[in-house]
Amino acid sequence: MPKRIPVVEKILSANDRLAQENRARIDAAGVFSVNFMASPGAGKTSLIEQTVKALIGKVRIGMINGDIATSLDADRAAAAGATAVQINTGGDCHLDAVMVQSALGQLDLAQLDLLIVENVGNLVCPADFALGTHKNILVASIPEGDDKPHKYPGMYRNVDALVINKIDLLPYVPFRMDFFRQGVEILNPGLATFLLSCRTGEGLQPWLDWLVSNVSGASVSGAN
Ligand SMILES: Nc1nc2c(ncn2[C@@H]2O[C@H](COP(=O)(O)OP(=O)(O)OP(=O)(O)O)[C@@H](O)[C@H]2O)c(=O)[nH]1
Ligand SMILES: [Mg+2]
Repeated sequence: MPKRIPVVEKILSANDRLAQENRARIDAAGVFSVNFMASPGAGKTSLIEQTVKALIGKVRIGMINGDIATSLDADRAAAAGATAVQINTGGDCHLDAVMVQSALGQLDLAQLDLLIVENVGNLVCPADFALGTHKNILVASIPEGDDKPHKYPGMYRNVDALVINKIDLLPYVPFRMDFFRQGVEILNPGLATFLLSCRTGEGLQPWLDWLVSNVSGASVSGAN
């Protein structure tokens, strides 16, 4: 009697499959893509504005802005010089791959070097939904408090880079940088971290250098 051998394979969720399709589409165009996640008001759109202004004329940037309502963020990104598409989730607290898929249909990827997706402001749900972007970026900010990595481990564990924004407020807000960074280090050792202020511009250059080095890598690999 033949023995049955169990075969176990990871069954991808419908969202993961669509995220893979999004990635294939983005890769085929040689575009580097990032997913900005953060709590509401941490400074995602402010960082996008500063990034677009600094790289205008050098890097062609497309935006997908996710919000529950309004096109305020896409308007800000477009005013800064990006090609922007707004997604209104109508109540959902995160973007998913199908929303990004439909937004990709409205962007000419061949005309872009960098695609920035701004997720809905939320430190929980966005971490669970792959979109197909290359890197997940978490924007933390000083007034949120130094306990956030300790309280929202899922988000801090799953990101590829961390921006700590609003460092101009350090003199005014109690924030134990050591305690904060200790929490990050436990969850995500050696995480690429950028301390900056979108308000004063302090610390922006290392962030821009990191981003541009990834964009160059994407266009090189896209040419293969
Ligand atoms: N002091 C200070 N304020 C900042 C800085 N960056 C952003 N802000 C302010 O923080 C507020 C929120 O900034 P946004 O860029 O709209 O934040 P967001 O993460 O895009 O917000 P949502 O999309 O609503 O989740 C605005 O009033 C900004 O002017 C900074 O570096 N320092
Ligand atoms: Mg925003």
